[in-house]
Amino acid sequence: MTLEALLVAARAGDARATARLVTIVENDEPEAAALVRATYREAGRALVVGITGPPGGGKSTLVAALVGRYRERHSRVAVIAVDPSSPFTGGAILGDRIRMRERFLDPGVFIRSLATRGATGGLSHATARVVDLLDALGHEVVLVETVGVGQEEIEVMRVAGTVCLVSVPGLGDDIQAVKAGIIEIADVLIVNKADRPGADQTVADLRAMQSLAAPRVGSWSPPIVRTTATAGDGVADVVDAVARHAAWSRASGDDTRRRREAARSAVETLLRELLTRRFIDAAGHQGRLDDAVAAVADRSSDPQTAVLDLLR
Ligand SMILES: Nc1nc2c(ncn2[C@@H]2O[C@H](COP(=O)(O)OP(=O)(O)O)[C@@H](O)[C@H]2O)c(=O)[nH]1
Ligand SMILES: [Mg+2]
Repeated sequence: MTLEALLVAARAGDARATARLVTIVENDEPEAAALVRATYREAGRALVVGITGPPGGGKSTLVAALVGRYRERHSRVAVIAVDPSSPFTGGAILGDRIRMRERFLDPGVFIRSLATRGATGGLSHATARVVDLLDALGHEVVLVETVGVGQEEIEVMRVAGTVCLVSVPGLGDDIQAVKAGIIEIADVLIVNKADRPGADQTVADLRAMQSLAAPRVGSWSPPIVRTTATAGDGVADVVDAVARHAAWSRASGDDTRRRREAARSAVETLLRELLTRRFIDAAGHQGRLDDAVAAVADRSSDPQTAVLDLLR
């Protein structure tokens, strides 16, 4: 199938064509640049919601419940599960898939897991390209789930217009510390498993952490929402909080600031990669690069001197 034919089918809601196109941008296949050129301008319309938090916190359960809610008002919803820890279809994602089986049967829902490392610009840029593509293909809501464990996962959340951080009662100090890094980018704080003892304490902990975190740009103060994702309790409140944040973001210009930041990061990353590739591709430069690397490795040169020499 040609790219044009795939695009026509995907825009009409064909899941197989959509999956094929996602693979092209995810793996940066040769047609990726043409595909991005053909679709990028149409993106920027979808509500993009990030869901992050510790493993086992109920993110996937919550995402499935949110999908149900969003489908009541939108014809097409996409879910991207980003799992950098599992390069293959690992246990966790397989589990999610089984749990999301119900949603799979709904042709208005597209579900995909991403685990790409080593793509141009890294995982966060691969995720951004996939989100833009799904947006351009007509998905009105795109939910991005990722485990909040490290810097790369936090970077992934920058694709979202609204970031939801899921916490659960009774977590240890190490997880609290993890949250401290993410709490600064969270727009909505969710205490899931509110059916369990300790939910009040978790809400209090989050309030305390909020007051310790660096003051936020603008006037948005992240609300704390309690959910029991398994029962669907509080899910409507999450939808509400996300809508209020999105409205605030548009009105305050915060969404423009986020878009600029994301665009700058995408352009600068690509520029860096293309300049490096061009330099290496130029006649004889691979050899010079290897020599420079060897010189830096055996300390007969230093990185700064070696790079300046290469550019000379
Ligand atoms: N008691 C309780 N269990 C939940 C709730 N939400 C999710 N779970 C359970 O927690 C486990 C992990 O859920 P999952 O959605 O896979 O978490 P994820 O790793 O964050 O995506 C599953 O067994 C869920 O059924 C909840 O609100 N209350
Ligand atoms: Mg999950």
